[in-house]
Amino acid sequence: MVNNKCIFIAIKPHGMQCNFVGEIIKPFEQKGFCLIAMKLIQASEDLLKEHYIDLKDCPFFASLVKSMQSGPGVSMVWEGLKVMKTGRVMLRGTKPMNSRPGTIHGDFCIQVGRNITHCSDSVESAEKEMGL
Ligand code: DAT
Ligand code: MG
Repeated sequence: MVNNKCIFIAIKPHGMQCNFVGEIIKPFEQKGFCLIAMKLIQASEDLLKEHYIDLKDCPFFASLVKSMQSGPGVSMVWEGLKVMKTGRVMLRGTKPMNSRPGTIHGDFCIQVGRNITHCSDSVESAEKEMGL
């Protein structure tokens, strides 16, 4: 299943709390990508520390792990031609204050600590994140 036609996307707890699940999924369906897996999860501290292990030395690591435990999130795998590249463009960026209007982060959030989605940034990270 894991190849460059699949991407892992998560709707973060904050995105769920703001009732943006439908808004986030809709453009991916509209575009023609295929939702091949979806799960509501309340992530544990251990799972989040593993998910974000590359950021463990960042000053915001503890607050990131804590905010990701503030409620359930939605984990998804989407499939389709160039979904890795196009999916990231559609969500658009770590820092929502710089994201273009028309993208998910451009339209639905402002602060980096309260962005509403995560997506894998490489085939390797997609493989790891789908496993987690
Ligand atoms: P992305 O989520 O776009 O892959 P990342 O992997 O660099 O970005 O960072 C993961 C998350 O960490 C990001 O969604 C929000 C948080 N984060 C990143 N940079 C931050 C910063 N400068 N201050 C606070 N939180 C930050
Ligand atoms: Mg990342």
